[in-house]
Amino acid sequence: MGYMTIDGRKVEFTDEKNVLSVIRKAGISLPTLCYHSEVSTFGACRLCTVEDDRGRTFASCSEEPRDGMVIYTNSGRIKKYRKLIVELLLAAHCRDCTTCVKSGECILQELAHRMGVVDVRFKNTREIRPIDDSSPSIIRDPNKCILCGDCVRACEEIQGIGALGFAFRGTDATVMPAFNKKIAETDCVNCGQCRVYCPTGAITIRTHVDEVWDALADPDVRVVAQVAPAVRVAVGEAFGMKKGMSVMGKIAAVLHRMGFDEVYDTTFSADLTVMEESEELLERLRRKEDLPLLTSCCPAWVKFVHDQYPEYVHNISTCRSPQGMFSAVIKEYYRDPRNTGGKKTVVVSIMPCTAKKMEAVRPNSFTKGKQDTDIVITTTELIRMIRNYGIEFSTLDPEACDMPFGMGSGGGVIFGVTGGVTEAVLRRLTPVHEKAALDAIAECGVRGDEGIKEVTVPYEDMELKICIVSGLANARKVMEKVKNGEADYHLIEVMACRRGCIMGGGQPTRAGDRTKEARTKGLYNADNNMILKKSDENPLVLSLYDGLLKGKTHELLHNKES
Ligand code: HC1
Ligand code: SF4
Repeated sequence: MGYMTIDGRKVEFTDEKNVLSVIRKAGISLPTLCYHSEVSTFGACRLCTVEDDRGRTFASCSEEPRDGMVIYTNSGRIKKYRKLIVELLLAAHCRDCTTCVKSGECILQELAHRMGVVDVRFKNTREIRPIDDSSPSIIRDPNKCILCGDCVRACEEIQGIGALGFAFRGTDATVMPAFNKKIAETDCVNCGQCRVYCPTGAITIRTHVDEVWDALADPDVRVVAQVAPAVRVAVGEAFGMKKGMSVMGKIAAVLHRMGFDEVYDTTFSADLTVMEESEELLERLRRKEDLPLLTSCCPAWVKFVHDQYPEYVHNISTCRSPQGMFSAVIKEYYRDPRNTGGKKTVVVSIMPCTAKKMEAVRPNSFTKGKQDTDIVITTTELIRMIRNYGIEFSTLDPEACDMPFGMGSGGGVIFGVTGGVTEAVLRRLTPVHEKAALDAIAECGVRGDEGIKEVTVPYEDMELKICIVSGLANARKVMEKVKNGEADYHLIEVMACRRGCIMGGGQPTRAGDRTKEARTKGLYNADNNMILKKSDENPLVLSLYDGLLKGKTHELLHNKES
């Protein structure tokens, strides 16, 4: 603890790890392009440079706070320096801003405005590099890369993958996969975290919005939407609403207005997943085989196991993800000629996740050899569609989902946050539904944003040992322990993105700690507001087992061997 003087004002610091954090705490929003508190400090962009009382300039992200420091954040010299940095970055950057998908959200563009850069005096001498569109989930445009290294550190440090790295030196320096491979040829798991960290349009979501508009415009097509749990707590923030507020009713309303024939909530099929996965866990416990059971709803994690721990592929739950289950059920319902009305059905899945685009085209999740989920768009793409249409989202009256699959439980809603799948499974396994019992489950250690949580809960005559993980670098730590016999779990829940789907690779970017907390709280609040908490008490799910699913549970709800 100590004090420093920032622009003439005395400011106290406590445990801030660098001068930049103290400056920001003092209410001065110093610009940065390469600083993120969750990855290591790189100090490459130099935009956070400040000056001290001896005229020394230094990057504030890379300097520890010291008692008695005197800092100037906006001296004339610093201002000119910062503006020059932005100008130089723009000089080596593609400047098709008006047509860039990141326009309006690009941090470089924002800084150019903020620094008053209205002219770039230098010529772009970098050669045009090819765009990598090999991935089903993301597009990499090296011409928009500013070499901040944010994607490299996110992929390496948070996801433990290292699909991207720096190559060459000086003016030839570039970020690319090793050996100049295409991103789809690497161990990339499609999580989109590189896109979340990228400040410019160098890594963006592979968009499928046009396909949705085409389907909506086709009178011979019935367009059915399913909306993932985490989407509802991220859309509102794009329209000036309170961060983390659950806006599922408005999403249903806006989709109806756009022309979707039916709108469903993926929480319904999250309930189905809970039913199937709980059964599978109990069955493996009985057999004492293929334990720990590894959850299968996160496609990036599933690919990670296939690529990095192939010897554990048999441990992955055979359950399709809620996305996969829902699409299969919808397609099955409309396979019956009495329901089709002569129309073709197109299922549009609206997800917080870029990897869901890959999951949809994974053949082992098809039914009768056909893709069930026709189009996946992310939350960010939904927001673009709403803006494109011109509907005033914040003033829309909420609407309910449709029948016959329009209801989910609170257990399904909390899937979108790390620990939610486990909590929903534990709710399913408890024979009672009294509030006290459900509160005890919530407090047993399943909640909280730590990357690795261990819980032990009594079940009948045994103790269930469960590990809950978010972030694939954390998953690697846990899998290494399992592999080395240092850990012994019955169930491991993994979501590839830190904190779970609320921070998925398709969510609106630039979410600070307050937004992350608000999205988490938003999902728990949505759960609090639901009458049904347990997946096994969802009447629509129960009637499905007696009807459409009869004799088809495995075909529609489980993946084939891959
Ligand atoms: Fe998720 Fe899931 S919770 S994977 O994070 O199991 O994407 O929200 O839809 O499928 O339900 C994502 C979220 C989502 C699935 C569910
Ligand atoms: Fe790495 Fe995920 Fe980006 Fe692939 S999508 S490069 S795994 S951060």
